[in-house]
Amino acid sequence: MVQSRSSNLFRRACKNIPGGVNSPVRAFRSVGGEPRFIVSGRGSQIRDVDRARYIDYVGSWGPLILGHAPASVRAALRRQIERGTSFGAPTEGEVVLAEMICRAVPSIQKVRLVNSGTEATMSALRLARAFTERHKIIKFDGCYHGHVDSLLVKAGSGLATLALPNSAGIPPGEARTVSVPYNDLDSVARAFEIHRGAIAAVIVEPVAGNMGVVEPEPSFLKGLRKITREDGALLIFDEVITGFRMAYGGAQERYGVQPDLTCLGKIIGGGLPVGAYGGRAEIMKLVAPDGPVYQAGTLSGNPLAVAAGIAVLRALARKGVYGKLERLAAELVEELRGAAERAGAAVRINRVGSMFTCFFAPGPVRDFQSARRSDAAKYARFFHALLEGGVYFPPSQFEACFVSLAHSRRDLEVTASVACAAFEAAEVPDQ
Ligand code: KE4
Repeated sequence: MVQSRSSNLFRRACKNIPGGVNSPVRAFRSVGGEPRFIVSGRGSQIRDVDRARYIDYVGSWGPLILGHAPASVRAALRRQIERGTSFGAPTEGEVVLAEMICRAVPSIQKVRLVNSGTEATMSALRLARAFTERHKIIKFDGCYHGHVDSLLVKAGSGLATLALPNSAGIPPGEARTVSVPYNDLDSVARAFEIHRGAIAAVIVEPVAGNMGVVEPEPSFLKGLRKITREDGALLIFDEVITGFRMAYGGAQERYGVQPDLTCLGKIIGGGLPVGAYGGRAEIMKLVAPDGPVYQAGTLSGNPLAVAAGIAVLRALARKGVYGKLERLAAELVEELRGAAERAGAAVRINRVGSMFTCFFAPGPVRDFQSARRSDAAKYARFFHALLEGGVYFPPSQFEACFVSLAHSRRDLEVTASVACAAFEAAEVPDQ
């Protein structure tokens, strides 16, 4: 069989890069087979080195809400790159992006730009510990907040994909982190009873994306707000995925709950490296150089990432954008549900706004425990059947699919048709 260019590149990559990838979830480990090496993307489509095309629902794991390489982002990057790529000094673009974020998300009175979601959550934890003078952190099973030592506890995303309960190399002191089931306010109340007065913050994905998509139950976020406020702990919304995805003001606008600190990333960089953390001015005033909480970054507020982010947020601020995303995603999920039913596949599809996950689970998925009842082998067969049909879903049951403004009705029709065969293939056990 002629070796594909992807296979040859993967073999080369494995010689010098751990697992042949620069982020574990890309390695296809839980679905089997080898990753496709992508050469380009435009709109809703990506093309691999063997010239195969795919309708893309990974969208670089969330940033590409306008689709791949939108004209506005390309133009902004071209303009900026002619002026230079980085100065290590403040630029006007950073002021503009900070103003846009603070206008869009009222709970963010001040914001600091960093280079990744991980940096954002790591910095927010440090700030919360300094502000409250407490150390313990509460997180939720299956939520993933980047590869921060103290948050790699029962985490989702790549750890769930690789069935890693935690990461090696984490100092025992990081056990200050308590992880409890998502959507379970009783567990949170118990944790506050046990650790009363010692909890610096609760960090939560307001809509979970890293165990697959799981929606907060009606009282969950408001309950977290109440418990933290009464105890004096901070509430941190990790909106790295949901920020500017769920609504222009993020999940906190959609659910009407204001956290003390918010972490952002992905969409605000338009596909370039970015993160941000922000919140009440009385908390943010502790951040250096104003205060004693040190956090820094050579490329923080990088002019290229900022130019791309401003272009994307300007596009998202237009009227009707989120209604269109909602309609596109709702239509696709209804088609997928119909296809699964026709194929006789036992599938639960959780959708919130323009993100969704097809769980091959026996029952409703409302937390990490129920997500992990999914049949990984069925998901793997489903994934590969889609891939063969030109549809690119996340290579992991524990991730979110994203619909972008670039997905057309034709894309949805093709996806639903390919999915019908893929659901059937999922039901046929490996020979
Ligand atoms: P980064 O450090 O990868 O930019 O962001 C970390 C992060 C923080 N918070 C949430 C809610 C996140 O989803 C992420 C990163 N998301 C994963 C995919 N779900 C990134 C993909 C990868 O690890 O390669």
